[in-house]
Amino acid sequence: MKRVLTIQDISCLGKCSLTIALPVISALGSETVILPTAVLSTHTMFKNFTCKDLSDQIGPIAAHWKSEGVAFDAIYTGYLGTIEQIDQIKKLIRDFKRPDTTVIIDPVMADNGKLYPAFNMDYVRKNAELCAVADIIVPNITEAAFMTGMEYREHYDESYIRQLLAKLTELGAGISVLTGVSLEEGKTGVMGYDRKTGEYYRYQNRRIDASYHGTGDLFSSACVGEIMKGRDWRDAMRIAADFTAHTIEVTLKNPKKPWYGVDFEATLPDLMLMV
Ligand code: PXL
Repeated sequence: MKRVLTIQDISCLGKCSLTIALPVISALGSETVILPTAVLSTHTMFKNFTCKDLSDQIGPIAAHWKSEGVAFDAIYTGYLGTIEQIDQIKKLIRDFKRPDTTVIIDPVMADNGKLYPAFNMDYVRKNAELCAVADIIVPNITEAAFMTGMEYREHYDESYIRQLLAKLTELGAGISVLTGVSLEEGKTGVMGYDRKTGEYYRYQNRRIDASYHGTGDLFSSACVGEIMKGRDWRDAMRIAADFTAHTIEVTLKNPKKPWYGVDFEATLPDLMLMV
């Protein structure tokens, strides 16, 4: 069985980060080891959330794993807390990355043209550095624009996306995938570029006019799980995009849907059957 280490916060209530990564990657058949970077009462779209930074636990936990001889087939990072923490995580990746370990970085920090609360341009630069050690990065357009210094555009064409991908590739990752890319009317999806082969991959599925918190984490977690199943990155992206769209559609049909996240619990069985 593959073993994935995922490093992100625990938002106790909120259906995002670790409370999505753990069930999704496990459901796809990989052992999921977690490294919580902080414990929050909720995600940061709630008011008055509490937050306990766990940076001082990262070193001792990693040291214990080393002494136990633990190794990982993938290391996947999501929402992190602070600049110092990103340095710690870069070191952890250096310490645990073997030639066959896939490093997947989702530089979670912004959406819809804006940084999330508590982040600034120093944090953006640090995330760009973290992306340099990745095999695969999966930013959204906002995050990519911040990290590359390119203008954020709400309306764009494929040449803007290709330019963003070229700039992202300069950051150093092997494969760069942009999420939330709409290239056709009524559609949305992903577009990626593989530095090694020079190939682009573009996938568009139906666009659902609803924006939900945690859907980026759902997409990334499904990608990680699918890649660990041995899928080619392009198939993993396609399945993850279809799964995310399907989950939003199912959520919209729930009259009692929570405002803060999607009903992925209802769609996990479908993910396991997707090809
Ligand atoms: O879904 C991304 C995410 C993860 N964790 C926390 C967040 C967010 C987005 O706002 O606040 C704590």
